[in-house]
Amino acid sequence: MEKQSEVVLFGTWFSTYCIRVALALKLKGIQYESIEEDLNDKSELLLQHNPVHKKVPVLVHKGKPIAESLVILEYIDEFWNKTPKLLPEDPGERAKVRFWANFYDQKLLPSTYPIIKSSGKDQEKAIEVCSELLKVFEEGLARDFPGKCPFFHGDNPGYLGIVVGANSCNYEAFNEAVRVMIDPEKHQAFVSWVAALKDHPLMKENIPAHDKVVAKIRDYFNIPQV
Ligand SMILES: N[C@@H](CCC(=O)N[C@@H](CS)C(=O)NCC(=O)O)C(=O)O
Repeated sequence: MEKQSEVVLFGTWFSTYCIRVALALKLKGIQYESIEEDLNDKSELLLQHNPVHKKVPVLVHKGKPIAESLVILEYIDEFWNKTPKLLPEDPGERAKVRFWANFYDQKLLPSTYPIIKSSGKDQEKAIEVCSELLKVFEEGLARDFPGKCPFFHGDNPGYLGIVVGANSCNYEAFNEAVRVMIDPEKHQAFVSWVAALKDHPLMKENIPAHDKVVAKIRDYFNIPQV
C-alpha cells in the first residue's frame, strides 16, 4: 500500500474529470490525499504542476505531476498494474475503448454545454445535436462491444465506464437542474448501461449526492431555482 502523501489528487469535488481519477484510485484501493482547489483562486502548487492547461485534475505521484484525466487514468492502470484493470489486455480492444472515450470527451460531453447555456428554440436544437451524437455513441458501442454493457471490464466499471459514469451517473441531477436532456425512450441503451453503472458499489459510494449536484449545477451555471 502507498504511503498517503505519495499520491496526491488536486481537484474539485464536482468536476467530472476529477471524479474519474478518484473513482480509478478507489477501485484499485490506492490511498491518496485529496486537495480541494478553488477554481477562482487556484493554488500556486496547482499552477506549477499544470503550467500548460492550469486545470484540475492533477495527480502528483512521488512528486511527479500528471495532468489530463485520460492520461492520469492510463498512468494509474499502468503503474498499479494489478486487478482490477481499467483497460482490456488485447490491443484491439484497448484501441476501441480509447476511441469511444475520446469521442465522449471531444464530441458528446461538449454537446451538453449549449443545452445548459441556452433556452427556447436554441435549446431544442442543442438537444437534437446531443441526441444525434448519443445515437452514434450507442450504435458504435453496440457494434464494438456486442451483447455486453460497454462500461464494464469484467465485474467492475472499466476505463470507459469511469470516463462516462463520472458525469452520466448524475444525469438525473442535470434533468432536475436544467431540463430533461436525454430522452429515455430514444436512448434506452444508454440509459440501461448507465443504470447498470449506478448500481455498482464503486459508483454508489463515490458519485456525489443528487441534491448537492443539483445545487452546484444551478450555482455554477447561474440557473434560478424554479
Ligand atoms: N481535458 C481536461 C479537462 C479538465 C477541466 O476542464 N477541468 C476544469 C474543471 S471541470 C478546470 O480545471 N477548469 C478551470 C479553468 O478552466 O480555469 C481533463 O480531462 O482533465
